[in-house]
Amino acid sequence: MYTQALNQKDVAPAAGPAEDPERLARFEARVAAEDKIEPNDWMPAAYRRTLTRQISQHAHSEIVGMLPEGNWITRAPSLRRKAALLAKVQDEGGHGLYLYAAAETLGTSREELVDQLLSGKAKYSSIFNYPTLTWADIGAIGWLVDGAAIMNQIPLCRTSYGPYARAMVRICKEESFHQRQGYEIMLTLARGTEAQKAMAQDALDRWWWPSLMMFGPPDAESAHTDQSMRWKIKRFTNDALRQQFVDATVPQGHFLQLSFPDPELRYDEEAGHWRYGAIDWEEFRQVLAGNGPCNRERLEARRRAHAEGAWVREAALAHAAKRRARRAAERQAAE
Ligand code: FAQ
Repeated sequence: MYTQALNQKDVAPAAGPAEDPERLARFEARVAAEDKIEPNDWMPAAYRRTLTRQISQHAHSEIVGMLPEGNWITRAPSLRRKAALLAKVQDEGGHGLYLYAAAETLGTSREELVDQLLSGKAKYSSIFNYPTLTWADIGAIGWLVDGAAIMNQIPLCRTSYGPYARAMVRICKEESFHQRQGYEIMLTLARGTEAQKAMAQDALDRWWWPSLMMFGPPDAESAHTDQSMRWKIKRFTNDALRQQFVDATVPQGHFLQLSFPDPELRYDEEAGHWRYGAIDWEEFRQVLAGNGPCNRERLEARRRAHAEGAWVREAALAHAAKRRARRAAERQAAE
């Protein structure tokens, strides 16, 4: 059902001619042996394509992901909270840049990747199309959204493409700080006044289901999982990571004495897992189709920022050109 709606073939061009079977076999043997594939190594076109797609969508998610929290930097309730939030949002900008750099090693320029985002062709994580209505949303984003991001990204430190795997190591360290600052906000609110507790509960109610959707469609409907698992781009399936996240997060929510907005949530003693109710995949599909609560606002904000930042890019390029010319002149004078 979704595969049709979710696949963007205009971002991922159609498969080219069949690969040379010997090269393909050598490549697959290297992947099976847990060798890292590096930018200058031979790789199948489809491997390059799916990595460019995944890494660039990940980069776009970090950059668009700065917007919902950026909304609260001026309204954080104390200097300490403001400093931590500012640092977190800056980290996200940094993650976007490492990821664009990793994607560029696959041969697509950053300009093209950014164009794909701004033209609405490329996806970014569904979660960033929801609004941040109260301060507790900043706690919920750190706890749940960064918590989900870590669950998905720790295995990516072992992904088969070297530049992506290396970028993920540092990103995951920073995400871990992000998750803790979010949980600490939730803990403070949950132990606060009745109004603060209610604010924390309301944030959990609104962010819980969208956080589960971050892991992507169910395995049976995931277009890329099988191939990405074979190439060790993904190390776990969407459903497996979703379950790990639920198992880790439900006890944390109970410690906060908050309740989850899922009447079917129950512990399955035999399996050792928290079982959850049905996810509203129609909502997910709508968000991916551009009809989430904030899709238009997010893209408009990115387009505006890109246009308003044009002079910075031009100035940086002019400065780099001047430095290059000066160095060349100095080298010539020294010869
Ligand atoms: N939202 O076949 P699959 C963060 C698309 S970073 C939107 O299962 P795949 C940090 C998918 O792209 C969050 N689209 O795809 C932070 C594909 O479409 P396509 C981002 C989604 O790639 C925290 C189609 O559906 N993290 O949060 C979503 O094998 C706080 C079919 O799906 C990453 O990007 C979705 N949720 O698995 C920042 C991690 N799910 O391309 C600020 C790296 C699926 O065919 C504040 N990415 N789609 O048109 C991945 O691990 C994978 O790409 C998945 C999807 C798991 C996201």
